Amino acid sequence: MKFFKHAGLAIAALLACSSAQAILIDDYNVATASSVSDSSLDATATSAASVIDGTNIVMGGAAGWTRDITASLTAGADVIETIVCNGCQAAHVNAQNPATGIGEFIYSGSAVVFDGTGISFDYTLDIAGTILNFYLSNGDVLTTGPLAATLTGGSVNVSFGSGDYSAITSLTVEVVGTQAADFTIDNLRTVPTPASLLLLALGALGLGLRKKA
Ligand SMILES: [Ca+2]
Repeated sequence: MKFFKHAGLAIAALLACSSAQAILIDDYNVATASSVSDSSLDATATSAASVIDGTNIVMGGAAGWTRDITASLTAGADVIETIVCNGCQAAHVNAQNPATGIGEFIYSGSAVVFDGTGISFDYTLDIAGTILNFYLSNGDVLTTGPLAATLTGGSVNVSFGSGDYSAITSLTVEVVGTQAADFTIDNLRTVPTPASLLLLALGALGLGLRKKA
C-alpha cells in the first residue's frame, strides 16, 4: 500500500511539473481580432501588428512580446488570409481556391527559455499537405513536413535540434501551401522534457519515503 501511496505522490508531482515546464507560446485567446489578406501575386507580403491583450497568453506570460501577422499569395488568383480570431480563440490561415500562399505569425521580445524537447500545437484543416516551419532566433529551423488532411483536428509535436533554446528572442511560425485550406492553429507550446520530469517525480518519491522513515 505504501508503494502505491508514494507512486501516487510521484504521479501527482509529475503532472504538476508537466504543466509548469511547458511554455504556452500562444493561446490566441484574444479579445481583439486581427487579420491581413493578400490578393496580389507579387513578392510583397501583407503584414500588420496583431494585438496581444489581457486575455492572451504569449511566451508563458512574459511581458513585452509582440506578434505580427503576414499573408502572401504565391500562386493562383484569389486571396490568402491570416486571422487571429476572437470568436473561436484560435488562429487561421485561409486560402480561397485556387489560391496558394504563406501565412506567418512573427513573435519577438525579451529572452525566454524554451525548456523541453520541441514545439507542439493543435490544429484542424481541410486539406492535406500544409507545412509549418518554425524559425527560431538561435538559427534553428524546425518543420512539420506535410500534415495529413483532417476535419476533426489533431496535435503535432516538432522536435528541437541540438541548438541552444535557453534564450529565445524571436520565433516565426510559417504556414505554407494552403490551397483551398481553412487551417486552424491553437495552443502553440513547448513540450516538457520527460527525463527532467522523471527526475522531479523520483525526487518527490524520495521525499515521501524520507518523511515516512
Ligand atoms: Ca485558444
